[in-house]
Amino acid sequence: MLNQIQLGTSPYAQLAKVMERYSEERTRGKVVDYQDYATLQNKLKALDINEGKQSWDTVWDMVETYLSYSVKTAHPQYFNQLWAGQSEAALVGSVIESLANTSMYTYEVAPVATLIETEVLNRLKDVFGFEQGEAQVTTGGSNSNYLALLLALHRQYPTLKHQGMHGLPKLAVFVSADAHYSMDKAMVMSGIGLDSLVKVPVDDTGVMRTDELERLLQASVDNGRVPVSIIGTAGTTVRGAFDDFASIATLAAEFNCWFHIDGAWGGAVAFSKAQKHFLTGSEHADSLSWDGHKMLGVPLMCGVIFVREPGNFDRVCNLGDTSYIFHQGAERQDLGPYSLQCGRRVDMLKMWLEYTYFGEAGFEQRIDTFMQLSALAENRIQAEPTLDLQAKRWINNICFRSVPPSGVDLNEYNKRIREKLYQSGDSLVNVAYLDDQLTIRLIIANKDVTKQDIEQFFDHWLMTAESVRKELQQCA
Ligand code: ABU
Repeated sequence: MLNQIQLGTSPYAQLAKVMERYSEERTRGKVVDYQDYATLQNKLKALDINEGKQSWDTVWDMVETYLSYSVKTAHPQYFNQLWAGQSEAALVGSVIESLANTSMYTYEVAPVATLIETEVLNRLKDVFGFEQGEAQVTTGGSNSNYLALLLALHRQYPTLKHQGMHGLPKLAVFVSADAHYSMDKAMVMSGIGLDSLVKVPVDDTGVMRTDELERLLQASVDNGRVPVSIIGTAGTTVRGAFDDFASIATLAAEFNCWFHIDGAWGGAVAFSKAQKHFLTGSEHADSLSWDGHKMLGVPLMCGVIFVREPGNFDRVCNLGDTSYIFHQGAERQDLGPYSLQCGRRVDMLKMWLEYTYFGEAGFEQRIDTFMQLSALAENRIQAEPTLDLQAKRWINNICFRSVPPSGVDLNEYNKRIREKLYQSGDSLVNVAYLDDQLTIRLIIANKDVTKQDIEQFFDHWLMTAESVRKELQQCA
C-alpha cells in the first residue's frame, strides 16, 4: 500500500519532506526565534483552529508555524535541560510508533511491541544490576519515583490495598534536600502528605549527609513516625551529585525501609566502565528509576523503573475487573496488568532501535564523551578570570556564574546575562539556585556537540556578559 502513495501529494510524502528539511535546519541558525508570550499568542490566534477546511495546506501552515517558533532542542547551542539532541534511529522509532499506533497493554493488540519491550527491559536489567528483578516502563522519572513510593508503602503495609491509610501509624520518607521535586508530588499523590517528607541536608558537594540521615531516622522513630523509604539520587538535577548509596543501604536495612534511587538523569553512567563507580552501593537498592530520554537522547518519554524483588508490580498495579481486556491465561503474556497506566505508548520501540543502531558500546562512548566535554567546559571556566565554577563537577552538569562588576548584585547580573542570551537565540542554558545563590546550569547531553560548540557557548556567554556590563555602566 505504501508504494501507491504519490510523492508530493500525500501527507506522508509531505511529512517526509518536512522532516528532511527540519533535520537540516535544527542544528543551524538560532536555537530559538524568541517571541514574548503575547506576541506569540497573537501569531497563533491568527491561525483559526476551528476553520475545519479539510485542507492540507492549512495543516502544513500550522506545522510550519509550530516548527518556526519551537526551540531547536537538537541545536548544538542548546544546553538547557537534562535532555538534548536527536538520535535519528530512535526518532524513526517514535514516528513508526505513532504510525502503527497501538497500546502496550495486551499481546493481542501489541504482539511485536510486547516482545520488544520484554527484550529491551531484560537487557537494561542486566546493565543496571537488576538481573533477577523486574522492570516496568513509566511516563518518566516522576512517575517512576511515585510508583517506587507506592511499592514501598504496600510492601510495608499489605492492609493498605483494601483498607487504605486507615489505622496506619504516622510515616516518614527521607530524601536529600537536593532531590527532585517529584518526591514532593509523590508524597501528596500517595496520601502520605508533605509533612512526612524529611529533607536531609546535603554537604557542599550536593551529597545527602548520611550522619544527618541517621540522626533524622532515629528522631523520626523516637517521635513515633515509621520510616517507609529512603530515596537516594544518582545525578541530582542541578549539581549532578551522587549520594552515598552504600551507607544509605546500611541505614535502610537498619531501619527496615525501602531504598529507592532516583537515577533518572545520572543512572546512565551504568553504561560506562569509567563512570559506573558512581553507582556503587546501588546493588542494595530495592528500586531505581532511569530515563532513556535524558542522557541517551531517545525522544521523550522513555522512563523505566527497576525493582529488586519480583511481584511488587503485581501487588500494586494488578487490580480490578479486567476481564474485558486481559484474556491471558497462566502464560501471562500481557504487560498491562503490571503498569500504573492502562493505555500506554510503545516507548521501548525507540529504545530498541537506539540499541540496534548504537549498542551498549555506543552508549558507553557517548557517556564518556559527555564527561570529556564537561571537563573541557570546567577548564574553560577555570581559565576565565570573570567566571567562577560554583559547585564540584560530578558528571555533565556544570554550575558556574559570572563575577559581577563591583556594586552589582551577583544573582541579578547572571540572571540578566542568561535572559539576554536566551532572547538573542544564540545559546540556551538554564538557571537554578544553590541555596540562595543563582547558578548557571550547563548540561552537555547532545551526542552531536563538539569541543568547538562548547568553546562557542562560552564565547557567547562572555560577549553577552560584556554587553550587560556596558548597559549597567551606561545606566550608572
Ligand atoms: N526530570 C526532569 C528534569 C528537567 C531538568 O532539570 O532539566
